[in-house]
Amino acid sequence: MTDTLSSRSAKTGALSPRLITEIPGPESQKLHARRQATVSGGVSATFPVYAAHAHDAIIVDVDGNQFLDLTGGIGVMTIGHTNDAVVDAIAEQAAKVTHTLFAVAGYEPYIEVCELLARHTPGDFAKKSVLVNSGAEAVENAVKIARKHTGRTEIAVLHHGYHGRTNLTSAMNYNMHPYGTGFGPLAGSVHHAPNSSPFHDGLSGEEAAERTITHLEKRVGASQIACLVVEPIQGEGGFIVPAKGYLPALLKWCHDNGIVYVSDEVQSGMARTGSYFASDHFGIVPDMVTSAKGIGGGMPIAAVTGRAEIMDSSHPGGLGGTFGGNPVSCAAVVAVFSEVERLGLLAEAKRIEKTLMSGLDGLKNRFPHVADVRGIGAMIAIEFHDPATGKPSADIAKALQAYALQQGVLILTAGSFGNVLRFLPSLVITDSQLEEAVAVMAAGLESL
Ligand code: PLZ
Repeated sequence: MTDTLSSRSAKTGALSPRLITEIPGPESQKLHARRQATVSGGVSATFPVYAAHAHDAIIVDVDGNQFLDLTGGIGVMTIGHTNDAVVDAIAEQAAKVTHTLFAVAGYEPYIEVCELLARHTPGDFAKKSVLVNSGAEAVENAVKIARKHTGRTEIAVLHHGYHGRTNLTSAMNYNMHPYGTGFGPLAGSVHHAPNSSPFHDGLSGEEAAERTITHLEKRVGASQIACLVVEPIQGEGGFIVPAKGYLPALLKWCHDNGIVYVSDEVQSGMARTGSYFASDHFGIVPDMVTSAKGIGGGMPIAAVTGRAEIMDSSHPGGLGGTFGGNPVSCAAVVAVFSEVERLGLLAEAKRIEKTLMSGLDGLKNRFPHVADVRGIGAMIAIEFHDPATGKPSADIAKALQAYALQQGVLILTAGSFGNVLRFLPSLVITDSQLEEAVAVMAAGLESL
């Protein structure tokens, strides 16, 4: 099977960006025109290029242009595009059974995924999982389970957080625009508290935790709160790494007050930061972890994993959905876990951190517009400001992103003020590809 699939697969052998038309090329422009006619304008288009195929860290568009992909489809392609073992697992499972609905007739891959999540999420107590379709759905389910478990209604989240686009998760996001504007009424009982952002607030972890906790105690009351939902490293918010001691202090406060601590690892999880889940870097063991993106190697799947007694709070039938834990997606997850081991990708994430940090620190020393370089593993961000005023500069991030596109490098912005560029590459990206990307950033900053 590997042979036939490999011959059909997207391997180009390409390692570098290579543009052969103007960007967007004529075929991408044709697709864009068709899109305008039938795809909702509510779906944004970050890049005007359309993918034909992809392998590892390279995407080839419909005009034959090769792009170096630093986005991984927003942190999904941790394993790399069209990894052979993942492609084979998908094809093999597709030929066996694609759907029964797990609650109607079960199948082994669902159970295997729950076993893998129990093994690799933080904490060595009994754990159980429920599988769903998207990160937002995982967060929704974590909240449902925490409410059922505690008998409480209120939910706490942090400034600069992001949790999804459903009605409840839109209410949990820090940025009202574009996620909530005009879509209300959004779900209630969601309370936003200050986060820890050392570069901006200068607070120690203990000070920042005291600020968060005081806010929640005064504005909500600890005894009202079912769960605190926290990204260990805030993703959309601009790869904000909290100060040391912040997350452990929040976790302790939760446990002292009967609040379920939910670590939203949709973006930071699955080997991205050099450990399976980023909570590990902060020495915390959450009660529940949400995962999605990287676990499926490009297939839609997400999970809530937590302490068995919390996960069993719901009555039968309270959790689920038609497609949750689809067998083909589950087969992909099993293959992703085994490839992460086989390829030693936890170590690769650390290599990527080293290469990117040294390259980007070099830019920080050269260009006063670079305010901060931060992150862990293959989750590294560069933040821009106006050196005269210290104010966030979204213009520079946007201009650099546009410049990089014209050099064949795809990179995403982030941050509540849009002034951050984030590197979310596949863990199979090479050092020379990363160095090439940093060189493009340097040339871009020079030309600005
Ligand atoms: N929690 C921490 O990062 C998704 C959003 C992309 P879904 N982040 C990318 C976009 O513009 O929609 C995310 C996340 C964290 C939850 C989610 C939501 O995951 O799979 O997009 O629903």
